[in-house]
Amino acid sequence: MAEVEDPQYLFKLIVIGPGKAGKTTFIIRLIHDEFEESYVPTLGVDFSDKTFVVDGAAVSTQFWDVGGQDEFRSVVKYYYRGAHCSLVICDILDPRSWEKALKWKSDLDATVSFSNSDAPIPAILLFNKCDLPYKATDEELEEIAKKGKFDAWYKVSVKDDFGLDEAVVELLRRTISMHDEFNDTESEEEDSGFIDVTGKETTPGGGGCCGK
Ligand SMILES: Nc1nc2c(ncn2[C@@H]2O[C@H](COP(=O)(O)OP(=O)(O)OP(=O)(O)O)[C@@H](O)[C@H]2O)c(=O)[nH]1
Ligand SMILES: [Mg+2]
Repeated sequence: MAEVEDPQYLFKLIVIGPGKAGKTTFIIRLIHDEFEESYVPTLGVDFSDKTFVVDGAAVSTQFWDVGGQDEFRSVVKYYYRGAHCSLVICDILDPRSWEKALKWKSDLDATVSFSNSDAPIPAILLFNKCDLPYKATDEELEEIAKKGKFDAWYKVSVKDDFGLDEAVVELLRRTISMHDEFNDTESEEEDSGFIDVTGKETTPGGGGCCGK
């Protein structure tokens, strides 16, 4: 994906899901095109940003990388305020991770809606680590995604770098469409709890990543 200045859209994208699923690694891959082998649990939330071009529109995206350890689940909801869209990442090898992803998604829908409307924010479910041998069938994965009322789902691998860009573009495309539909304004964005990360290094050591 190309990168540009002067974005037409400014979105807060929260990346959530169970611990060790690959959220921080996902973000590192998107931003630095590197694969981080080691696991350092994200404590709380890390921020990074990147501008994408989606259908000719520049979209500045602020990633909120939320620590997925069970003890954080109840406390991180505060950070959801003003979110425009979400990626929920789980581990394709572990059905318990899928179930946890559903809990993260239901917390999300109970906490935030799009631009103060009744509509849930666009959310895509990613089954990561597809480079490893897995038993899950597409039917099972589809069932989980349906259960969680996700807008779409992808099989991805942060390690092998497949599926990530497609998933992010699809999510941003849906978010642009909702933004335009709801006529979201700059002032609403200013009030949405953005953190100024301009000029700051993006923060590995806390955030993760992977498509169908
Ligand atoms: N084989 C494989 N390993 C991966 C992949 N993506 C991430 N990992 C590994 O999974 C481990 C956990 O990744 P993280 O990105 O730190 O997990 P996280 O979801 O941010 O975890 P928390 O911060 O605790 O919520 C790391 O050792 C990564 O190298 C992948 O696509 N394939
Ligand atoms: Mg992390």
